[in-house]
Amino acid sequence: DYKFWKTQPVQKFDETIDNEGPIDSSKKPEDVRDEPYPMLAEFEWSTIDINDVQEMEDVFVLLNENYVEDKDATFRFNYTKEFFQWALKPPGWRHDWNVGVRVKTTGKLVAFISAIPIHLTVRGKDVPSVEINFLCVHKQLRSKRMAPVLIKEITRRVNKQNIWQALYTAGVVLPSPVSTCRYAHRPINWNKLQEVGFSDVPMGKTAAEMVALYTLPKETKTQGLRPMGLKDVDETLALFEKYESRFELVQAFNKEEFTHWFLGGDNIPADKKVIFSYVVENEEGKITDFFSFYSLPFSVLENAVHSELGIGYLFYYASDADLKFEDRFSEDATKTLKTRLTSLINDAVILAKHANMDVFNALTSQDNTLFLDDLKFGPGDGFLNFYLFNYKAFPISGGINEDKSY
Ligand code: YNC
Ligand code: MG
Repeated sequence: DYKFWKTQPVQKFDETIDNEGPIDSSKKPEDVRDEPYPMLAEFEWSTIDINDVQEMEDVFVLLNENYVEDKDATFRFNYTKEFFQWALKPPGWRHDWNVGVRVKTTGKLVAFISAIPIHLTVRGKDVPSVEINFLCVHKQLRSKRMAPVLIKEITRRVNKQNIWQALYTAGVVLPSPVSTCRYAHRPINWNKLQEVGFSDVPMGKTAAEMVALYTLPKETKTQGLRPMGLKDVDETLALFEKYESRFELVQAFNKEEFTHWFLGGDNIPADKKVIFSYVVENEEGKITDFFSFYSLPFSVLENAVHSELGIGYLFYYASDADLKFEDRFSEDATKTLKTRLTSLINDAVILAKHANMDVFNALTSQDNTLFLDDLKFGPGDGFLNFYLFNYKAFPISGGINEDKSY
């Protein structure tokens, strides 16, 4: 019955909305309490210094042993230190937004929650926000109502900086999603996926047929495709902004943020690389397309042969393919875009294979449903709900409701 969530400024289930905007806009930073919320007696708050190797290690161990698992507990996200450096340190990140809880007597880290600053644009309106992520409570401390305290404490620390809205995603259903997307998976290394139990041979098929079905061309085929570099940032960002104006809920990036999210950690070793970004440069030297994906492997739990699964996640992309049309949403524009995106994202999957990834994941968000079927993505078990904190919004389209096959 959502005892905690009932008390929070979030949209209720089936609430009718007449106007989009903040739910409670009455508070100022000085109205917000100065002291941290009380914590259970044996524990204490501990701001995590993510620049400190040992403290980062503590977060890494907590999440690797206690974070999100699939429903059969065969896989768990295997976050790397490099991933955290990318995900937790965008421009404007703050030390005190990495909130830990430790056992007083031993110092063991048993819970964590983080916030990073983001700029949301909701149907053209700028909404300065944070994104909340990595909420985790140690398995042995579950169901003790620690999560609500973590959420209230991160809210307090964010509110102190005069930010009142947040975006967060979760597999669980809470009041109330603004959009729900489904995960889709495109097998790359089908044999391995089958060996770890991620894929099965469907009725009436053989393993060899499945391998053949998912075989990819060795090389990419888009002319002018190359890794994105620093010199491409201005042009790619401009293309990205044009493209994103198609959508109702988008994250806006300034130049510095764009550089971080798409080129971040370019100095890390190839096998630890987190973000992969590519552009297409045409013969006139103009950037016409861009796509990106990130690496977030799974640990394979209790398998004799494999311990890790390489996973690529489709991140942002943009194309000018629909811009030549009078109406970008016309049938012709959509068809042209569909053709272009299908070949671009096929190249993305090939590049993911080159980077040793075993499966390529995408959500049913934005324009993804234009190419998922054609590129042999299959619908997964997982759904992802998108939430806004302290902001009422009409439902955001582009989720699972848009395409009936997902
Ligand atoms: C969840 N994922 O409903 P009610 S996603 C939010 N997000 O409250 P307890 C959640 N709330 O129903 P446990 C949630 N999961 O009574 C549960 N809840 O109102 C709610 N799992 O608390 C739940 N990470 O401490 C209930 O539950 C209350 O011990 C129960 O802890 C929960 O990062 C959890 O899936 C998730 O580590 C920490 O199960 C634990 O079970 C765990 O008794 C594995 O809590 C890892 C996992 C979640 C990943 C994520 C986004 C989090 C968003 C949090 C909300 C942010 C709001 C905005 C704040 C900033 C505002 C500004 C400005
Ligand atoms: Mg608890």
